[in-house]
Amino acid sequence: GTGKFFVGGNWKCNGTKDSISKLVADLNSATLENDVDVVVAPPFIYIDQVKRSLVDRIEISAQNSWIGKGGAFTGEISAEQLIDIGCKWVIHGHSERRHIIGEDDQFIGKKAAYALSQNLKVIACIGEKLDEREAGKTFDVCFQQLKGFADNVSSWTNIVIAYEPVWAIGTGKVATPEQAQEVHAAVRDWLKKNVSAEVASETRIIYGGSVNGSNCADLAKKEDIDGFLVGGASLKGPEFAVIVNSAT
Ligand code: G2H
Repeated sequence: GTGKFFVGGNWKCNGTKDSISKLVADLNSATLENDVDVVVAPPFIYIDQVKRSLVDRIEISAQNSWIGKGGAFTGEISAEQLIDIGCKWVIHGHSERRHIIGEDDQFIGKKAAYALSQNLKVIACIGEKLDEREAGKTFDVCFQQLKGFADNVSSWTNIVIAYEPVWAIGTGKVATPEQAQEVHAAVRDWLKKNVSAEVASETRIIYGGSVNGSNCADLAKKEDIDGFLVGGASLKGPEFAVIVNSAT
């Protein structure tokens, strides 16, 4: 693996004040290995609640941010506001935003670049759909999505790449360790050829898509899997802790 193991919990559009206060209590009492970066991404409206109640050892991510400085953009949240409220990270390029909301590679790349300019760190997601995998286009799709980030960002220091095959997301159909490793190695090779050898060796590439307490250990053993982005299983504190601790 590369750098410190990284585990993010993407809560998506889930939770209530009550369920989140229970989840935070479970996370606060969990034993988390020291040598892992741990981040959770609550829905925007609960970030303040989580920031006030969660142990500082776990950092907070937003699930989205606006493409530029705040202003007359109804319904949006700016990177400046996220910094103001204590967020350290933001997710961009998640397949649910690409394929349900319709965000494209360049829009996503620009949003990531603006977030980085305001000192947010970025979890940059990529991944192919089932028909693309079956048509042998997995690498092409992932590389095109990577290019959307590379065209817009000037530094990769504060980026973690999340490979999330769309067919594995929320379906219970996790990629095999070999399937994930194959793409992670290809992503690293693309970074080497298109960005730099240094960025290729230093950027963490994490896997997402139906990761749970039972399948995480085998995935974590793979050379190029540097952590996880966890959806459904991150809503259960004890199971999330198992995933956080899976590399050790
Ligand atoms: C992939 C993942 C978290 P899940 O979207 O980003 O979700 O673990 O529920 O497949």
